[in-house]
Amino acid sequence: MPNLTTHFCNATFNNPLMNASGVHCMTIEEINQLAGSAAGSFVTKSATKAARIGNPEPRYINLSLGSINSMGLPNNGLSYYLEDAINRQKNAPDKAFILSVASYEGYHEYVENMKVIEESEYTGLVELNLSCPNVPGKPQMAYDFADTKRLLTDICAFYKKPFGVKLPPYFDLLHFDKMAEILNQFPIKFINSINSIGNGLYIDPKTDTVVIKPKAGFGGIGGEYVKPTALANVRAFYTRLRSDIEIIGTGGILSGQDAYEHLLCGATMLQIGTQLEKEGLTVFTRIQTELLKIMAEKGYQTIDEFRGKLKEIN
Ligand code: YRO
Repeated sequence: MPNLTTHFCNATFNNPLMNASGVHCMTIEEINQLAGSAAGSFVTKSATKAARIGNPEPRYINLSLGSINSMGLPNNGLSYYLEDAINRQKNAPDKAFILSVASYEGYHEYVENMKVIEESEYTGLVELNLSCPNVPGKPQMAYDFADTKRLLTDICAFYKKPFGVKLPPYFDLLHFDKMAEILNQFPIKFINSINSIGNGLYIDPKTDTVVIKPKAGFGGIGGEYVKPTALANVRAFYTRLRSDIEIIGTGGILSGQDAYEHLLCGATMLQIGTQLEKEGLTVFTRIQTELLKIMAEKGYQTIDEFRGKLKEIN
């Protein structure tokens, strides 16, 4: 029987599956449920300096092929997640997890939030969500290459703990080249690809109406819709980043086969957003069972035997 043991950022996990940030990780109660589930690890909701209520509802809708959301970063504030993270680290030092950090006020809040973490007792993994507002008139941080480089330069000048970046999808090979070239200049430990595909629009055919209230119905797309884009981003960065930068594959994981494909592209950890929202915590046992079956059929004992080994046509 194969096993799913995974090594990521100097920690060991029973399996590579996690929630994707935003799903089932807003409160300590939800985080406790993830920590007690069959998931190998978990990530917290992206935290801003101040707590936020987020956008008016409806702001998340499940669709037959995925989901659309414009949550507007509802969260309990950085100190809430940071204090909880410090407690977890003390009580269960062997159970590594990821603290997600965002910004709502723009560039300087990113820097300030990372300063707060650097000066805290927390020594675990941090994921910097680069899909946040930069300054008015500019796109989200990760779509502004010069400002991403400046931000990472500013943060790495003082931040000495292990961290990685959550990336939006890119759709142009030159953008993969450019972002990888920037990321390779910094001591980041991992990337997480992909965040939702931004600003999609879903229309209810019966009512000719959008399905979420914020932003005139525009929202981030997740689920089955995004798998090819997610796989392309994982593969593109796997083939371009320094070999010591590990990859979290997120996007369109509904089955063991989807998980297997992300691993083939080079992912080490795997995050599940929309399907966790739809199915609940039992998604983790189901996908583990399905992945183990595929590995057994192909004769693999461990994930390391096939990670990154996607074949091309000669
Ligand atoms: O609306 C959200 O809180 C949200 N939804 C996503 O699919 N991805 C995200 O990164 C976030 C938080 C960041 C932002 C989109 C509100 C700027």
